[in-house]
Amino acid sequence: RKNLAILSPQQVELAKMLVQMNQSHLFEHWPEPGVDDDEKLAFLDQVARLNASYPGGLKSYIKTARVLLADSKAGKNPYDGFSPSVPSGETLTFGDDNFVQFEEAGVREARKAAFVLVAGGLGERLGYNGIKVALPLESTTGTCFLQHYIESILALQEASCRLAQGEGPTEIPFAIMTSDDTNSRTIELLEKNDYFGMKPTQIKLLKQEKVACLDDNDARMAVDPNNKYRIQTKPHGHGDVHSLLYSSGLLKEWLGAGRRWVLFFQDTNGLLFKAIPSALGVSATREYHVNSLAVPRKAKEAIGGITKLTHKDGRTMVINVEYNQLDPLLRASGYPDGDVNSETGYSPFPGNINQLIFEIGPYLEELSKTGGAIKEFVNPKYKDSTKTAFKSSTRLECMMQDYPKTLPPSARVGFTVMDAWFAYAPVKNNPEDAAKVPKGNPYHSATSGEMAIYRANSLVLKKAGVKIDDPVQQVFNGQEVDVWPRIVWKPKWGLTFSDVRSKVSGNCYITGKSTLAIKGQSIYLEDLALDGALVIDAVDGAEVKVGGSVHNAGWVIENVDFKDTSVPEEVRIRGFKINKVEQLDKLYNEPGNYSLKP
Ligand code: UGB
Repeated sequence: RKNLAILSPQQVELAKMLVQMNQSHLFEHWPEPGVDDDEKLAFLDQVARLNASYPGGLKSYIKTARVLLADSKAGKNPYDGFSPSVPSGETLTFGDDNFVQFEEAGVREARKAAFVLVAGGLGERLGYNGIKVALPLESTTGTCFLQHYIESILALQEASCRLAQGEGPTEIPFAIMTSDDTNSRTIELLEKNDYFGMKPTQIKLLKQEKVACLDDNDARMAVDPNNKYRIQTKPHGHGDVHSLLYSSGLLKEWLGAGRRWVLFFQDTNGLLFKAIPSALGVSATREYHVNSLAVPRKAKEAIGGITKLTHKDGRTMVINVEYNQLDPLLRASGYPDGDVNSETGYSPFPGNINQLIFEIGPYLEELSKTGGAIKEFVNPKYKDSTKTAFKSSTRLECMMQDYPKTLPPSARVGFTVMDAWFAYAPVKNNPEDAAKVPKGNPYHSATSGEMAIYRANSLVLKKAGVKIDDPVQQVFNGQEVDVWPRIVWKPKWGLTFSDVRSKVSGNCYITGKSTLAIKGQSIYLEDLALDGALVIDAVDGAEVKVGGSVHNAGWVIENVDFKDTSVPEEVRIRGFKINKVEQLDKLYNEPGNYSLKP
């Protein structure tokens, strides 16, 4: 009480609010005034932060939590009254005329886009000790996810501005949502690498705060087990991105600068940018307010299902139903077998890959009403069937793909289905769990993520007319995968299928043991026969024709055991390393025209 004299009126208000909201237990164990006063003030600072970072403040958090906890205790189904059916969306086939047209429309539109990467999660399923965006997406060049994303955005920016010939905005902004778990390491990675070639001012970091943990059904906040003067906190989920974009003023700034689209994406999908141009083209052509990218989904795969939900009262929405809820929803509504594959070998519900494209105008209008708050959920683990006590504290969570849940029926919500081979290869599962994935389902591991890059690039080149050997099957960390030649290129070389097609001619052939790394923009493959490793780089302004026969011992893939701790973690989680035995390595560092014909 004596210390109240030194508190600000806001601190007093917050403390009173806690008492009113039945949170006095947070102070009950405090010693008398004069003891640990600094800690007590730090506690109030934390309360102020928790209050400021949640739309509507802590009072609103506690009230929502009570409602959701009561619903959970009563076993209320969040989908009560809704019945699921399979929605229809735009389906794209890589490389056909329709796809190429959408790609072109998307590239044209890209200069009016802004990108948002959600990278606040630590990836508990992967169990990797670093931040996931620092992981190499392939070990041929060692390029990490963040570098690849930035180079892809820059390539898109350059291509879009070229098409638009000086009209409209030029720099594509890039926002990254981090959390206390990832923020400093993300900054470090960017600084250490000169922002991977992007202007530092083009990148904005938005840090999400954690939310208070709850100990019981009355939403009494949990005292941190490690510090009795702190409230225990946990991540609130990727849904925070909406309130952060709104409260930071970024969305408003983007709209004011003539931007039309915001594209959200996740931390580890090395294929994503092969799908971006065409998907953005779909958004622009179909005038979708919301466009979710989806891939054919194997039943029980840990990705949400895009579902049409029809309410008894006639309302309908097309929305992601999260993977743990799809099976019970289906069983409860006339699909007795639940989440199972149809005769196509896939679930009839397309899989959400959480790549979302929103039109900024309607999005900002909606957030102005909600402040960015989106529907939350709670997932308490109860001690017993009375559902009165929890095994450990819980908290509210939210997901970015739930944004359309509060939209009016007039909103234009669509989705675009693409084949996973060129759109989706996340790195989420650790080797042990990946090895247990049922045969035929994707592993979503570092091993499969890297192999998917080689497969996609091989298939794209094949479509562009290059002859490529069939893959061989190999087992790494207990996972059987197809190993294609290790073909990689910088985004500026082959951003779209048309770009790739324009850079390949004549009779080209790449054998299965080969490695091809293309680093420069104006490199043209003409009657190239490659059997070995070729690494080729050229500065902007240098145009190189590559042909003839390249033959050497090449780069060899060698098995590594994930338990072998003498090997760096980012290598052993993929189960192999690359032994660079012999290669032809060429760099053209002066502008001009060149021909390489070994
Ligand atoms: N993330 C944050 O930025 N903050 C957080 O608090 C939590 C996560 P996960 P999840 O495409 O494969 C999602 O953990 O949530 C970032 C979809 O919900 O990798 O299990 C994190 O850094 C699901 O419908 O995925 O599942 C990462 O970039 C399906 O689409 C991203 O959020 C699935 O992804 C996703 O976090 C998928």
